[in-house]
Amino acid sequence: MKLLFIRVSLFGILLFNGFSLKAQQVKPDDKYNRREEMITMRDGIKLHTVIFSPKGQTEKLPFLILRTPYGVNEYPSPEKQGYVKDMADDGYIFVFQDIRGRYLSEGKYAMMRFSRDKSNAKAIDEASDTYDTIDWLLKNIPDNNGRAGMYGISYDGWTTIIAALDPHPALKAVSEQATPSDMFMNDDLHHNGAFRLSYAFEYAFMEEISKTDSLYQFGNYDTYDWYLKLGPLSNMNKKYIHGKLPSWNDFTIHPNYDAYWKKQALKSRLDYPRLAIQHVSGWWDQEDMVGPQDAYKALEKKDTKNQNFIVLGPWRHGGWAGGDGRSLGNIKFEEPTATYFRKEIQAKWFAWYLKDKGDGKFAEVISFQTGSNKWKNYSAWPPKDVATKNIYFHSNGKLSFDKPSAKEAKPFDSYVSDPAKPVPYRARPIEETYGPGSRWYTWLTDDQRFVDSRPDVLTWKTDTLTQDVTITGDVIAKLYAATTGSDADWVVKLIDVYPENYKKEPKMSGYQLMIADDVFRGRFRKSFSTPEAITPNKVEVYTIDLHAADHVFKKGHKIMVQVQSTWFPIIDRNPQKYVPNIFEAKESDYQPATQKVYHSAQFASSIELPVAE
Ligand code: PG9
Repeated sequence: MKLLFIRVSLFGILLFNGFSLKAQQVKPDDKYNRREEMITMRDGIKLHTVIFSPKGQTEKLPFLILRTPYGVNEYPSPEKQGYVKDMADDGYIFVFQDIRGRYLSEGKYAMMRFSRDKSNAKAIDEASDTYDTIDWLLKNIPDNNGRAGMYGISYDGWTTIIAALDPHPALKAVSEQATPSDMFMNDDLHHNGAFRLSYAFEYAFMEEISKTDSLYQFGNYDTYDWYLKLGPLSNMNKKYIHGKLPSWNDFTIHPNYDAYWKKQALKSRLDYPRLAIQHVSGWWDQEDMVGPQDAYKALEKKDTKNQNFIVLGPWRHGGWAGGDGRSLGNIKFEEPTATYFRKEIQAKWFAWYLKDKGDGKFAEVISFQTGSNKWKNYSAWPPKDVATKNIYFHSNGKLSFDKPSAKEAKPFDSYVSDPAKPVPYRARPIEETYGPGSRWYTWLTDDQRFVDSRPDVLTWKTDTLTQDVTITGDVIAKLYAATTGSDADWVVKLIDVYPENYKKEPKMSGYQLMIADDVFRGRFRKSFSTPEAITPNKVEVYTIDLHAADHVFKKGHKIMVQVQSTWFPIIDRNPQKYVPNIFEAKESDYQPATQKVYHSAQFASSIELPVAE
């Protein structure tokens, strides 16, 4: 029960469409023969593998492989899994494997295992485990056509891309979906060096406390309270987990962007595409939005055989794998975007590369543009024909494309950021990330009015737009700011404000929808490897990558920017007093600070927007 619950929780969707737990049992009327194997790897360790071959198979078929830490034993027959049903209709041999050290596989688990030392023939990593699995499948599963494909979301997307970078010759095409790329810069564990406290802790616990997924028992429904009571991060080991989570221990001794994070990052492993790679990313992916875009960009530089492609859609983490994708949280897209992805993009991708079916024509970039709610094809990502335009902060909460002049009424706005009263990242109660009733999955689409009136959140907004403003590409904030402390976090959100009187859907009137956002830990403004204290009261510039968007701010809407210094508990509290390692900060190091955000002619804070004509 827990297994399915966690699996559903991880992606927040029913991967196995319409199934009650009982229906998970393999039934005799399934269209597949199911085999369970323990496949031996080069070092003798055996990996638990479930193989579904269609009953009455009349042609040789390719393998479609998914490798996961989340447990495969209860996967139902493929035609009953919404995620792969369209491909099941086409005919494949489906292979699901527990990775090393998880669930029914032998060996030792390592979260995002480093690449092996190839000079040692017995050395292993996720690529060698995939290689050995494919080798075994080709020799032992009858009626295969000698080709394999691989796919998966998040961790399973990461196992996919790792396998594609060091592939078995039979691996011909992959679809990596929401892979993390760099756990210090983006993705699950940190953003720009700011630690993703609640996610990192809860995930490490879930994966490392035992071989199967288990949730931490907080005892508080609103985990905001629990994390606040935790106090300094050093209390986590002292009071609660006593050194039992290897990843947590690693976090505490690698507070900067050092060799550990660089070695783990995809950047150190991505060189050129060796086979057809499709990257898939969701605009409101609360875990790994940036990973696939980073991976696409890195491989694109050396894509001499045109094998590297990207799909961008209006999805949360894994949102394309289940449901129809007509909406996300309160936001409607007027199209079944997830159904379209599975049928028209994912299924056609594998049919072409693994079965020679179709015309093999895939757009370089397929993006669902939000706001206009239209699918678009581009020849590059980000597209080249966009102009960078700065939108500037002004006095009296105004935002405009005009640069502040010497006549600006006030040079800055300010607020007091108090680590004892951090701004919640979503409306409380903040349920356990993957816990019952959790609203984690859609939080990036939440109405930001829930913090708009707080004294520690600053807001600037444009007049009502008289024409559409389309942004397609990278959004970057340039913040001129000062603090009375010696370290500070800066959270910047670019927001689409719906009309005050929104006739199309009255309950959305005035809605504040985040389009791009991120946090930056001030100590890393010069280098992520070598942090430096901030000189109190000195104006510094912070360049903050808010990541890409493809969005139309419609006529009648407004563009808004919010700035704040806490986002809790997804981001740990910055003590605001510089200490060499925040994991070792003392209670007394956490201090309130006054933050000033400048909008003068000299210090003109702005957001760089990729404006498409
Ligand atoms: N976001 C999850 C994860 C991937 C890789 C490492 C850590 C966490 C996941 O959904 O698999």
